[in-house]
Formats: sequence, structure tokens, C-alpha cells
Amino acid sequence: MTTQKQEQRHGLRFSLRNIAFSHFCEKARWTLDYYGVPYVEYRSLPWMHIISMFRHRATIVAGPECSPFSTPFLTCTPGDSTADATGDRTIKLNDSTDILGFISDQFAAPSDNSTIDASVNLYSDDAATKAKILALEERFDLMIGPHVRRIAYYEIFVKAPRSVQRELGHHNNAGKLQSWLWSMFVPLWGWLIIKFFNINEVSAARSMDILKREFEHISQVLESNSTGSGYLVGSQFTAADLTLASLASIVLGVTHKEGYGAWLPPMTVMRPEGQAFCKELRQTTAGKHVLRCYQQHRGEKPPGSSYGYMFFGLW
Ligand SMILES: N[C@@H](CCC(=O)N[C@@H](CS)C(=O)NCC(=O)O)C(=O)O
Repeated sequence: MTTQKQEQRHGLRFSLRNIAFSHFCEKARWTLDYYGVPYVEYRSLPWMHIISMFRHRATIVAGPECSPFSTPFLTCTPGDSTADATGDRTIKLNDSTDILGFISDQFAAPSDNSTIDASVNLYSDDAATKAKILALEERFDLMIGPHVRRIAYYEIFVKAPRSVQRELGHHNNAGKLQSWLWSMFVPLWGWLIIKFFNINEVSAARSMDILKREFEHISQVLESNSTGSGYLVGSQFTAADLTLASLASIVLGVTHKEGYGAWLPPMTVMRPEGQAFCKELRQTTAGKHVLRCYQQHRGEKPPGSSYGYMFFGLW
């Protein structure tokens, strides 16, 4: 049986603009992959994303440490069959949580389970359960995402060799021209990142402390789930698990081969202290849970998805 929502899927075109290796962008990518929604992915590298996003810049910034050019940025455009020739009916979302909510609303299987080929809703139809999922998602957005970013950038742009920094701009993380500019000016991009996010030994150490405490708290939540499912809320994988897994993945060293949707440097190229931190988090209940979510729930790109480029395929 085909629902109205599924019919809509065929009449909509999705494009996702992102900074390929960003974990907030991984959250949006995982959402689309999970629900099997084909999309065109436009990948950028930091700072060059301003050019990619210039036409789409927001009037309201998506959150702390964000600019108007913040990614992920999803557009949803009606296809030819439903297009209105006079008006722009494109839906635009520039926040990973909004994207997860919107896509779930459009494409999740209804609670009566009458649609066999739709993915299970990542939010619950039960109001109290949904409120718990949303509260955890918000907490991870604020307490995991920014701290993971600070630690990762500290390890890469302050502590890792230049060769590691350069590699980040390759491996299909962006078009050829961006990759070339990244390599040419990598000390400048790194310096700008360090300044913009206030990255130094003290701020990185503080983020590491906060993250350790958050992992302890999350481990307790997982261990005290009365269903014994090992998930954060109830007995199934939800938006809370997806958010935690995508936002924590980088600091746990989840690689592209293990399911991360873009290329990341392997942990083995980091300094010993960085590797030790990663191993410590991996051994927690929360860390193990993230790895399990990647193994069991990180789907592939849906058929019909592709990569999009600007400037004659070079950007
Ligand atoms: N709360 C936002 C955070 C997004 C975010 O921090 N995006 C970063 C990538 S990790 C970004 O694009 N930064 C560049 C900018 O703001 O110009 C979300 O969940 O989408």
C-alpha cells in the first residue's frame, strides 16, 4: 500500500549542502540515508563553504558558533509535476535538528504500521516518549556537538602534522578546485578555524572534561533503560541515538569504512594523548553504544542519490 507521503517522495527533490566532514552534517546525511530519501550532496570545505552557501545564507543564524553560512542546509523542491511556475515553493532548512524533524515527519512509517516499506519513526507517537527523545537530542546538540568539534580541531590543527590537515580536504570531501585551494592555503584555513572557535590548550582540556562527564551521564541513561534494549529511550533506535552517534563519532575515531559519511583521518595518525582519549571514551557504555549504532543503523546512501558540483564540476 502506498501512502500519500510516499507519493510525495517521488515528487520532491532534495539537495544537501554541507561541510563534508562536519558531524552536524553527518547527522543530516544519516537522517536522509535512514529514511531512504535520495538527495544531491554538495560538499564543501571550511571557509570555502561561504562561496557554496552565499546564495543560501540565512537571516537567522542556526546556533552558537554558527555564521549565516552555516551547514547542513537542506532544500526540498517540488518536482516538475507539482511545481508552481510562479512561486518558489522550495522548503529550506539550515539546522540538523530541523532537518531530522522535517524528514521524520514526511517519511516515517505511520504508527499503525500499514506502510511496509517506510522506516520506523525516529520520534515516538507517544507524547511523553517524544518529549524525552527531544530533550536528549537538544542536550547532545549543545553538550556533545560543540565540544567534539573543539577537541577534533585541536587535535588536527594544533597537534597533528600538516600532512593530516591537508588530507582532510581530499578523499572526495569536496570538488577538485576546493581540494586544491585547501592544500595550498591549509595553514591559513587552520589559523582561521583556531581563531573562530577559540581553540587552545585550555579550551580543549575543558571540552575534554565536559565530554567525559557527558559520556558518564549517557552511560547511566543507557544502563538504566528499564527495557534492557541498550537504546537511550524505549526499546528502539530513535533520534536521540542518531544524534548522539553522529555528533560523538568523530572523537571516537569512527572512520568512513565504519560508516561515517565522509572521509576522516584515522585515529592512528593522532598524537598518543589524542588516541588515549579516544580509547577511553570507546570503552564506556556510551562509546560502545555509538559504535553499535554505526554498525546496525548507519545505512548507505539511497539509490538515486548523487554528488553535485559548482563551477564546471570543479567546486
Ligand atoms: N545547530 C546547528 C549547528 C551547525 C554547525 O555548527 N555547522 C558548522 C559545521 S560543524 C558550520 O557549518 N559552520 C560554518 C559556519 O557557521 O559558517 C545544526 O545542528 O545544524
